[in-house]
Amino acid sequence: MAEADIALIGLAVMGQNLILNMNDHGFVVCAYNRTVEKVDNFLANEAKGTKVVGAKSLQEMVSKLKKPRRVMMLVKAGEAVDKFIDALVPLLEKGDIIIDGGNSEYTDSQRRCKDLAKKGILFVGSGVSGGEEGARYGPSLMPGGANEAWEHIKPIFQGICAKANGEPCCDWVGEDGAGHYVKMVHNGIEYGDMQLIGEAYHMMKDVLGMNHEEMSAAMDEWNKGELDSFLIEITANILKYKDDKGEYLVEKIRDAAGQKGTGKWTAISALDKGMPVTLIGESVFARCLSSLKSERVEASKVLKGKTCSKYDGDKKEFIEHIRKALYASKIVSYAQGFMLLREAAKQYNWKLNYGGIALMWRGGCIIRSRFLGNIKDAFDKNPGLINLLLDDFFKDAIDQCQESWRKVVSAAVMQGIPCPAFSTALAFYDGYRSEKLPANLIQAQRDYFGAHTYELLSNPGKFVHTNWTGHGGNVSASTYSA
Ligand code: 2AM
Repeated sequence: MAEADIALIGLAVMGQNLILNMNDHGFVVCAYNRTVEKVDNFLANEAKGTKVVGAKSLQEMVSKLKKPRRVMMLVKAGEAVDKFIDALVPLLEKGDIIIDGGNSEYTDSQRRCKDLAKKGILFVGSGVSGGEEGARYGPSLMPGGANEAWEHIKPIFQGICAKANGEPCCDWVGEDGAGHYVKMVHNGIEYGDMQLIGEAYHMMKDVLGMNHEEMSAAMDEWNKGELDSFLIEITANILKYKDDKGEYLVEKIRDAAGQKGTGKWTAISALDKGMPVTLIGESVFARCLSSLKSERVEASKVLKGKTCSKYDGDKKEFIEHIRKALYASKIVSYAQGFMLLREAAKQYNWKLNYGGIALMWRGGCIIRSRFLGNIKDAFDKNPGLINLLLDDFFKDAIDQCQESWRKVVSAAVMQGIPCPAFSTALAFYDGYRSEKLPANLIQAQRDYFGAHTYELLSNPGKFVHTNWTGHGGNVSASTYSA
């Protein structure tokens, strides 16, 4: 009997929790898993007493679905997704919908969407963020793909997702791989936010010599203002957490950061598209540098720097400088993230709703924050906004933080404490607001050694070559690129 509203393949914890969440919202879900015993197990335990039904084969699963059939996968990204798609296609009809909720690369989603469209199947690639807790009680969902699919999945997706001030943190992102692209940029921004908080902690500890209770209290305080966010909240808790010996656990953790790759994908995409997403890039590299732990231990015995002398000014005042430096850097990071989204939209012909994306990230996911509400307001006020930094709210915010930001970066440099994210954000800000940069010299050098030509300020668009040495010739280069 066709009774189920949606099927969900993949009974790892994320899949199980999404099913239970859908069930809570009145949807009948048919559960399936490659290792079929997990279906019975799930029905007998976590899903006991719910309306969830199970299937022992894909055929049985499909036969239990209302039309158009909706099949969502939460399986390991990569080959497993393609395998399930291949097995499902012969069992489905035109107009049926396959949703991939895994951590897939957006280029895979672009390919799958195109291939399935030829067969009349509507493909959706959806970012799902918020971890196990989010999946169970309200994730941030970022669906994109075949536009016609949206009306059929909207009630389920907007029913189960997180809400921010009553509004769903889920909307249609755009065509083919747009959902997974936006999820990727979300993860990149998450890397940036984490690095910024890490640098603030480093400064508090090593410049100001604050203890863990003081640092935790400062973060708690920050969480009541502009920086109100999930990551600041958990950092306050982490900093004061003691292990069973009564010692601060965070100091016992090996300082070598891991990564699963989505931050790196964002940085690669930024390089590919020629967008200066410097803060996410620095954050990925900062993790790489941290993971060279044993090399750093050796180098620390050899390479001299400045011995950190404790700050002798007003401690409270400097904490406020750090807070402002963090806030200004965060504004730059999000401005860069949205620059990347805009460029990708241009390249792939996506009609992205930037305010909608800010709202999707406003609740449910790791980067959720009050700040994203301000970003939504900026795009609501001006949907064509070229850069977040040009919005009045953010322009004023940076004006108010600027002095502190410069003080913190200078102090870090003088004390020999690395702050790659704070300083790259400031360098970007100063570059972006510069009418003139030294790139004229770079153009001259390129023309000097490689006849690459340059434009004159007085005649942009016309490329000319100068015979700088008198013996280099007057012919410009077209293919040689040194
Ligand atoms: P399993 O329980 O049969 O291992 C997360 O790992 C989910 O992805 C699980 O539901 C797992 O199924 C599924 N999965 C992982 N690799 C898979 C593969 N190669 N083919 C099908 N499902 C896979």
